[in-house]
Order: sequence, then C-alpha cells, then structure tokens
Amino acid sequence: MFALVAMPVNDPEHGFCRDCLTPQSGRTMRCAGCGSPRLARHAELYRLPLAHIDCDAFYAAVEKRDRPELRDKPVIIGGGKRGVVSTACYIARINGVRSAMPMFKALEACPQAVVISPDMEKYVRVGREVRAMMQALTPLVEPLSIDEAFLDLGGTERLHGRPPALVLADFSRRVEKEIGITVSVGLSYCKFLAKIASDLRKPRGFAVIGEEEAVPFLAGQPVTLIWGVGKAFAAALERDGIRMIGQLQAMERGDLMRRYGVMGDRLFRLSRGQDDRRVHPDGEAKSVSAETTFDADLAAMADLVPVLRALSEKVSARLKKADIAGRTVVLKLKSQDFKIRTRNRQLADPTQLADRIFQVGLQLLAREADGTRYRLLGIGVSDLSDDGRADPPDLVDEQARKRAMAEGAIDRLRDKFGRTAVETGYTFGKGRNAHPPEHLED
Ligand code: TTP
Ligand code: MG
Ligand code: MG
Repeated sequence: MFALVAMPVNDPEHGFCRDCLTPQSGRTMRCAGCGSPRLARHAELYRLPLAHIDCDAFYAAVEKRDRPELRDKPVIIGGGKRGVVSTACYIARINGVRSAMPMFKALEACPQAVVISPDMEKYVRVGREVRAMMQALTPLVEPLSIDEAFLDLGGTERLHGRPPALVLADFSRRVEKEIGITVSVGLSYCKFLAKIASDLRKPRGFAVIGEEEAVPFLAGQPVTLIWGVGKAFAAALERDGIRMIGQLQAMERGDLMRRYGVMGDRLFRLSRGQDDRRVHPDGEAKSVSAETTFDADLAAMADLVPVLRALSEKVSARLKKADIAGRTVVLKLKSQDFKIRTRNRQLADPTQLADRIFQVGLQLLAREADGTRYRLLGIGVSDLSDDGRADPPDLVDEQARKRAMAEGAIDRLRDKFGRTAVETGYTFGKGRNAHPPEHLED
C-alpha cells in the first residue's frame, strides 16, 4: 500500500511505473523495479483529480480480444448499410484508415485489412463492464459514450490509499487483464483538459495536463480542440484570422462576446483553461423546468405569453448557472379540469438560452391556445448535456444570432446589477408581476 505522507507532491523527478506501479526517483528512463520504459512523471501528478478515460480502437479491440489470430493484422469494423468505417485498429490506422471513411476508400488504403461487421450487443456489454469497473473507483462517473467517461476522483485518496494518478494506472492495468482491451487516460484539473489529455498518447496512453502548463499548452493548439468549435464555426473563426487557441488568449471577453455571442464567453474561458463543469454521474437531473399555477385560470395568448417568457428566463438562468443545456423543449399545461398536456420539440443543438426556449415554447403554446382555460403553465428542457455543443452561433439565422448576443449582454448586466435590472418586453409590467413563477422543479 502507498504511504500518503511519502507522496512527493510537486516533484517532477518522482513518479511511478505504469506497469508495476513502483515509485521512481531521479530521472531514470526505465523502471527501477521491472525495467519498463512506461513511467509517469509530472509536477502535479499526485494532486490532479479529474480523469477522462477512453478505450482504444474500441470495437476493433473487442474483436481482436475474441479472435487472437487477428492481433497483428489490420482490422476494420464497419460495413453494413451505410458502408462506412466504424473504427479501425491502430495497425489499419497507420495505413490511413479512419472512422467514418467510406469502406471502399478504406480498402483502397489498406487492401489487406480484415473487415468485420459490428456486433453492437457485444460492444454494449463490454462497455458496461468497463463502466462498472469505473464506478467501483468513484460514484462520480459521467459516461460520454459507449467507450468513455469522466471520473472525478477528488477526495478518494483515503478510500483507495493512494492518489488518483495511481488509482488510474492500476485501473488501466486491470482493464487489460480482466477485460482484455486497452484504455487511454487523461488526467487534469478540469473536464476540458482531461478529455484533451486522454487523446494525446493513444493507445495505452497516460497523459497529464497540470494547471501550470494549461495556458501555454493550449496556446499552441488549434481552436478546433475547443468543444463546440465544429467545422462551420472554425471556418468563421478562420475568416477572422483566428486559428490557434493562443490568439483567443490574447483577446478580451467583451470582444469575443460581441463577435461570437454566448460562444464567445466559452472561447474566452476554455482558451484560458477555465472550466468548472462538474462531473455529473449517471442518473442525475434529467430535466430542468419551471412552472406556475395561476390565481385565476387563463386562456388568452396575451396572458399566457408573459408567463412563458418569465419561466423561460428562469429555466435558462438555472441552465447557465450549472453550465448545462437541454436539447428538448417541453411545454406543460394543466387545464381547468386538471388534465395535463405536455408537448415537446427537439432542437438541432442543445440550448441554454432563454430566447430559444421561449421561441420554441411559444410555437408549442400557440397550438394549445384553443380557448381552453389553463390553471398551470410550465416550460423546461430535457436531454441535458454539458459537452460544450450548446448554442453554436447561428450562421444562417442572423436574427437568432443577434438575439443570442443580446441575451449575453443582458446576462452580464444582470450579473452586475441584479435580475430586475433588465426586463424584456415580454415580462415588463403586467405579466411578470401578476403571475410570478412560483416554483422550480427538476
Ligand atoms: P472512439 O472512442 O471515438 O474511437 P475508438 O475507440 O475506435 O478509437 P480511439 O478512441 O482509440 O481513437 O469511438 C468509440 C467507438 O464508437 C468506436 O470503436 C466505434 C464507434 N464509432 C463509430 O461507429 N463511428 C464513428 O465515426 C466513431 C468516431 C466511433
Ligand atoms: Mg475510443
Ligand atoms: Mg470514445
């Protein structure tokens, strides 16, 4: 067992062997215990708690496990109806095969590859086994997909008798031994950098990004590394001459927000390695909503709309505070005779903007305003996520983009002067005061 008092915190000369977990001292190239060159060393190694773990060439790794004769062969998983590559093992990748590539192209690049059609049931089963092993380390496991998850190991030293870095290295070893596939680990102080780190040394990787190096490290990376910066947005940044994260670091928050709306704020924070999103374990809040029961039943749009607006703003404020977003907008109505109607609509991207929630809610409400008298109105979002894909700047709808930017400006004023400092036309006066939202629920 590792003695906590002996942990050489902040000493880059110290580390451990990823194969036998023996502590290392001095700048040796190989493990003093087993001779392995796979040593983990970092100045912040023993105090970083946040990990992102992703399985290597997942589907292909599972197939290779089950058919050992394929171990040294290039393997492609894919085909089926769409005729594209799901994934390829690292040997096939050396030959240029990539996920999402049309199969005929992949076979042009690597004609000797063994092609296997996917067995989803099996991959789901193996993915669950890996997840169960993660959940044995900490309750704070947030799965992102079938083969990856965030883990917050903060405060688990006592439980494990060793710091997160060693728990993770041991985890990687055990996955190889017990499940028969390999994983890569990224260790950092926040989600954004942990996710980047897990990709740095694949396969069988273990990469650390500490607080000290976050800003200089990010400076040299392309903007596409930032969550939410997809092809279209990267092209928009490129038109403004911005390609590297370092350029964003040199810009002011206000300037970025004026140019890119809410996304500007994200660019500002993430480019500086500022990311305080928590790890949300499976089964946490599935929706965020607000509702209100009226003093007297209401039927007219003119009466319902201001309430909808105020509730949308309340939902949005909570989403923004938690830095999460929802992809499905849900409208709830209770009629005079206590019948509940819920109507929902899925958006192209998750949102945390009051205006988007309101606009969709308005469309849903318009169809229900058929003269029925309602005693309750609620609005909310479900399909929650916090992976940075919310509210990409709308490159098509200029009006929507302007409203999103205006909302960013209103948020900043409210931060400074309080909630009631800025009222929108919808909530000003009668509606808001006559029917204040009463309660929020998850
Ligand atoms: P990834 O984790 O993105 O990729 P990977 O595990 O194959 O390779 P690595 O992480 O080492 O880079 O995706 C996990 C699985 O999801 C992958 O094995 C197959 C499936 N997948 C697809 O079906 N289509 C895709 O376009 C991608 C990216 C993944
Ligand atoms: Mg993977
Ligand atoms: Mg993955």
